[in-house]
Amino acid sequence: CARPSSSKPVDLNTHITSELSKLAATYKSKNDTWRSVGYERAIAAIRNYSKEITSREEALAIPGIGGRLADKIAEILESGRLRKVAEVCEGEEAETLRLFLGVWGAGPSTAQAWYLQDFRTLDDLRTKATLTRHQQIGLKHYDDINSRIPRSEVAEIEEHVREATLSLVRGAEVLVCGSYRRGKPTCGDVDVLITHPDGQSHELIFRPLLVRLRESGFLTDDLVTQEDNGNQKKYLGVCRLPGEGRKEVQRGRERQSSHFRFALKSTRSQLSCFHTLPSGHGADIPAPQGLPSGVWHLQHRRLDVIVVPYQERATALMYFTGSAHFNRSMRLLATKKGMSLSEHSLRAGIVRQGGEKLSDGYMLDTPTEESIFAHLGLEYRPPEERDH
Ligand code: DCP
Ligand code: MG
Ligand code: MN
Repeated sequence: CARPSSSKPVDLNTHITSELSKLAATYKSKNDTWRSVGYERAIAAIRNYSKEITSREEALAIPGIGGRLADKIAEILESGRLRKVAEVCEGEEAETLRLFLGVWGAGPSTAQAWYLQDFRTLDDLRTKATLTRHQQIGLKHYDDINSRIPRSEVAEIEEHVREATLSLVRGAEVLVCGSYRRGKPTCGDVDVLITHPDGQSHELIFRPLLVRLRESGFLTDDLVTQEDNGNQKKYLGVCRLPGEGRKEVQRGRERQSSHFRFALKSTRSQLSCFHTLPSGHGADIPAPQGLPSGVWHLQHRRLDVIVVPYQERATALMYFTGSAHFNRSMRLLATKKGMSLSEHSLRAGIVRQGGEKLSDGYMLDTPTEESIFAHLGLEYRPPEERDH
């Protein structure tokens, strides 16, 4: 579904796609890949349809929409909702699975297994479940990891990582990608891409940077350190900003999403988005235990860092900017054109027979994202238009 045009499609059928998205997500959480992928395809097909769907017949005429889906669309058109959503997405099992899927490091199978072991709350997991190291971190920072990060804070984290990087290697380029670069008002995590225009100095950055950020107290938990993705290195962890002198404190968070409707027992779950108070008032609010008060930002954030060679910067930038759905479409389109796109490079002249690659082809020069679109015969799409 990589659309050749750069014009942003107006989604006139969000009342339909939002209902279907609930089904897709719930089936995914139940490990029912077949159904979830089916609904995701239908959602993509509807999003690519440029008009408002007004009848069952019209829905049926869209490629990829069959009779049963057309029935569901007709029900949404008539009543504004889908009974199947209540049936499938509500109730104890679905909601517990959603709660458990918020634990970093837990996928659908784990969530399902916990449910079958009669665990229902995060406290059950804390006290009774056998947790991997990742899941322990995911649980410790459950609320923080599951709350969105305001853009302004992402920018501060970017600046913090940039300063640390530049103090190690002059001239490095540091850029936040992901949903931030796509212009979203809030982000799930911070995705930092680092490279160096001299083509070599990027090799000096990865480990020393992590050591420095860990020693300073900025990085609090390491999840994954992957140094062998070709010439690229990737780090996944948890960080917090220095907060000395900050006037913001957090308290009284409204649950932002019905996904987390269960009352969470941790102290931090009652805390909230930042309120700016007049100076002096911050002292009234007790800091959570174990954090040096007034020194660190209260909220922990998920941080991903990739360090890439300059030659791979554009393909890495495009990959890391996403969205994941956009990346899948672009890769598929490349494959259809006898090319192959990855975070490392764009190759042409690939010969495939069945599933087998007969020729590896040759690498195309991709100095910029624009050049990647051009090689693929597409009009350039800026990051803000890459959600699908
Ligand atoms: N990515 C991908 N396929 C995946 C996961 C990630 O192609 N399975 C790419 C596209 C994503 C980018 O990496 O945009 C960053 O991944 P994130 O999980 O951080 O996703 P976003 O930044 O897009 O969204 P969020 O705000 O949830 O972090
Ligand atoms: Mg992200
Ligand atoms: Mn990320």
